[in-house]
Amino acid sequence: MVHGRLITFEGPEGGGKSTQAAMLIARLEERGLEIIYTREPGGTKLGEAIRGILQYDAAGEDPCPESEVLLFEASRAQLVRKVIRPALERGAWVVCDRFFDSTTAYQGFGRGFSVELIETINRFAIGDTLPDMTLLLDVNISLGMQRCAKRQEGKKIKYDRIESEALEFHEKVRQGYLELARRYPDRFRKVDAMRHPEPIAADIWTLVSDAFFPEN
Ligand code: T5A
Repeated sequence: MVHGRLITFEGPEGGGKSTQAAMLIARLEERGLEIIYTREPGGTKLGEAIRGILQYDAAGEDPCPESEVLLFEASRAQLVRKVIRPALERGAWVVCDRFFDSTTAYQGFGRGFSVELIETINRFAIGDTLPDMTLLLDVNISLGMQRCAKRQEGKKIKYDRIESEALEFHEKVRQGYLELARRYPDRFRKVDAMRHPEPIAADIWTLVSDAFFPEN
């Protein structure tokens, strides 16, 4: 059966996931592959509506922490079934900007929900659709937040709802990701994202090509 690959980008705020995803996609497209880029929360009509609720309180009230978990998972369940699985089944490669590890890092390690509970709910949302590789763009919190603030220069909103959390929260998220990378070494690849974009992209390409195009 034809089957594509699923590569996910993860990490704390301002790690450069979107920047690096675009650079990786350009290189994969040069190989003639069909690439689908998507993101979480979002990537479907339902998911994008949920994104508005989660990031900018589009429902007019703050979701409680339990609702927050379930909204991320609802967006994910829809994305997996409407976009990711159909793409993989026709042989396309999917590059996803955040996936279920974000819920483990942010809502588990960050908010303090049991990581085992979050992993159980993650499994319900994704079924057997696991990433072939997860690239963890590791950045220290002050640098990551500086990058986010710079990106928003001149805009009305500086930080969204989750970016506005205390630095201690973001530090727990970063440490949570590092712990996940230790727990799941077969899937995770940690990349030092505290450099210029080009050397980061070069390292990512080495990791991806070694794993998926070993003949080159
Ligand atoms: N969330 C998400 C949860 O809490 N639980 C979940 O389950 C999920 C799925 C999503 C938010 O939701 C949370 C996490 C997030 O808070 P989002 O808007 O999708 O929010 O934001 P993020 O995914 O967090 O994306 P970031 O805002 O952190 O940005 P990226 O994609 O990491 O970084 P990027 O590429 O946009 O770059 C940011 C800025 O830095 C510059 C870029 O030009 C840009 O201006 N930059 C660099 N500058 C210097 N050196 C480099 N190497 C640079 N790389 C990029």
